Amino acid sequence: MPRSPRPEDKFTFGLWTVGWQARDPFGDATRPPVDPVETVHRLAELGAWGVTFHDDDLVPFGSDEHARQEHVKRFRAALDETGLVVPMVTTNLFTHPVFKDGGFTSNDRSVRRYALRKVMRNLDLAAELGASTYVFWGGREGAETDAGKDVRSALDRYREGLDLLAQYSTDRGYGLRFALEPKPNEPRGDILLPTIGHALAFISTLEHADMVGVNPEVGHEQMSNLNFVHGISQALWQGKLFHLDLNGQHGPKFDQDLTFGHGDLLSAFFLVDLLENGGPQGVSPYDGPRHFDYKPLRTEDISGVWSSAADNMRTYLLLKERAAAFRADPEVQEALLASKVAELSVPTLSDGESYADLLADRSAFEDFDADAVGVRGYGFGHLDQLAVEHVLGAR
Ligand code: GLT
Ligand code: MN
Ligand code: MN
Repeated sequence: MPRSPRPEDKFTFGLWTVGWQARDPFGDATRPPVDPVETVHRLAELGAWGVTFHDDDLVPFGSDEHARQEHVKRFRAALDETGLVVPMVTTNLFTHPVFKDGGFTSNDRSVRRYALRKVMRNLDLAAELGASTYVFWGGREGAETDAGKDVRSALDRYREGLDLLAQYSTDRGYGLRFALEPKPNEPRGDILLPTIGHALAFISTLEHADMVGVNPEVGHEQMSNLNFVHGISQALWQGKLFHLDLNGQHGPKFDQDLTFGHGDLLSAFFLVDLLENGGPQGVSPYDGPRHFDYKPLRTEDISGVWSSAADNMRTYLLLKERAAAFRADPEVQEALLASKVAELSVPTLSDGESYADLLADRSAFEDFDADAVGVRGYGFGHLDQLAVEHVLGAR
C-alpha cells in the first residue's frame, strides 16, 4: 500500500481532465459538466498540490467581462479555501471553429492576430494567479494537405507569435516560462512540432530561447512509437524540461490519454525512476509539477472520474516505491556494475588528453583486442529482468 498523496508530491491536474464530458468523434457526452470549484475541492481532498486550466475551461468562450470576473473570483476563493496552487496555465486555441486552421499559424492573418490577443489576455490571468509556466499545445497548428500549408512560413509565424508573447510577458515582468507541447497528429492530420526533438530544434531559433522549453506528454511521444524516457532525458540534458504531462498510451494509435501507468508500465517505471531518483545518475533532475493530463474512460460515471484521478497519483507513488527498492537492491547494484552503466559517465578522453595523445596510445588501438572485447556480454537483459521483478513486487 503506498501512502496517500501529499501536496509536497506536487501532483497537479488540468480542469479539462476530470472535467472531460467524454464527447468523442462518434458519440455524445456520457457525463455532466463538472464545476471548476468542485474540481478544486475534490483535488484538494485527494491530496493534489495544484490545478491547471485553459482560459475557456474557467471562463466559457464568449463570456462578457462581468461574467469573466465572477468566474475568476469563485475559482480564486476555492483556491484560497483549499490551498491549491496554479503552477501552469494554457490557452484554448483549438475548440472554436475560428481556429480550424490553427491559431498562430492559420493562413488567415486576422485569426493569427486574434489568437495572439487571446493568449495575451490569459497571460495576464496566469500571472495574476501566480503561475510560473505557460503551456502551448498547438493542436490545430498543422494541416491535412501538403498543398494547403506553406510549412516554412507556418514556422516563421509560429516563431513570430512566440517571440511576441515572450516579449510581452517579459515586459510585464510576469516571470513566466513557456513550455511547448509536441504531438504528432490529432486533431490535425499532421501537427507542427510533432515530437520533442522537433520542438527542441525550433526553440533554438527563438529570440527568447532561454525562457522556452518543452512540456512532453507520455502518450504523444508513444503515438510516434518513440521512447518517452529517452525524450525526457534529452529534454533534461538540454535544460529544457519545464513541465510534463503524465498519462498512459498503448503504442501508435489515437491519443488515448489513459491513467498514468495504464499503458507501457515498464516505461512508466523508468520514467518515475528518472524523475525521482535521477536514474543511474542518482540525483533527481526535475522538481516541477507531476502533472496528469489524462481522460477518465468514457465508460465511467462521475464516481469513476474521481477514483481515476486518485489512481494516477496512487500508481505514481507505487512506482516511486518500486523504483526506490530497485535502486537499493544490492543485486541490482551488482548488475549495474557488471553492465558498466556508471562507466558511461567517465569522459572518453582523460583530463588534458588530446587526440594526439589518443593516437600515441597503442593500448587504445594497435594493442587493443577488439575480438576479445567483442565477446563480452553487457548483461542488460538481466538488469531489465530485475526491473520487471521489482515492478511486479517479486523483490
Ligand atoms: C488537450 C490536449 C492536451 C494538452 C492540453 C493543453 S489540451 O486536451 O490533448 O494534450 O496538454 O492545451
Ligand atoms: Mn497534454
Ligand atoms: Mn494526449
